[in-house]
Amino acid sequence: MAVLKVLRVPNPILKQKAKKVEKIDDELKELVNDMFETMYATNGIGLAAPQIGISKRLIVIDTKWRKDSDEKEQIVMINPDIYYKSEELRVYCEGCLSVPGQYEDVTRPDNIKVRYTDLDGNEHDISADGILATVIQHETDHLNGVLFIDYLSSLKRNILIRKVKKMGDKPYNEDDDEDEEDEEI
Ligand code: K2U
Ligand code: ZN
Repeated sequence: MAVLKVLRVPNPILKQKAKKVEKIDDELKELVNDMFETMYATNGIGLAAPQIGISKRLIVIDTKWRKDSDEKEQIVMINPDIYYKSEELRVYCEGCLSVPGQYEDVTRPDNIKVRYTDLDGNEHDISADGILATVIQHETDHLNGVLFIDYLSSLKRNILIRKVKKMGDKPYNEDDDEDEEDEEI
């Protein structure tokens, strides 16, 4: 297993429409293992294959995982298709491993229905709400080249992209910001 490099805005791969997964083989299973390891290592609750440079319609999710507990509920979605979105909406403060350190409120449908295939080739058709619905929509957006910052004003989006570009490839550590806030002005 390996922790992979997560691409950051404005990498063009993040704006591509990913291709459908045609074959579930050992190579794909190894990629899924690496995606989960990368997601946990970066304190994420979801990750889409384009974020690690693989433009395939594949996402991994674990909204139950916490740094200080072993509880996990891993979901692998191959070729996910969201075919229903409720009119009821929900606002959630979203972040993205490809836009490190930036968090903004995003409004999305609160309840969705999604069909997908799992790593064993089994078809699923589930209803999701709350944070799971938010993460599934966020990750499925990645497969279509859409980032959460695309829902913001162009001014705010460009400010966030400029901040991330200034970071370069420097690893982002949440604690860094806390240090800055504590600095005497
Ligand atoms: O796509 C990603 O970069 C994964 C996001 C998943 C996410 C989607 C929607 C709302 C929040 C997160 C990462 O997990 S970002 C880290 C994070 C975790 C929990 C809450 C906010 C940000
Ligand atoms: Zn993201």
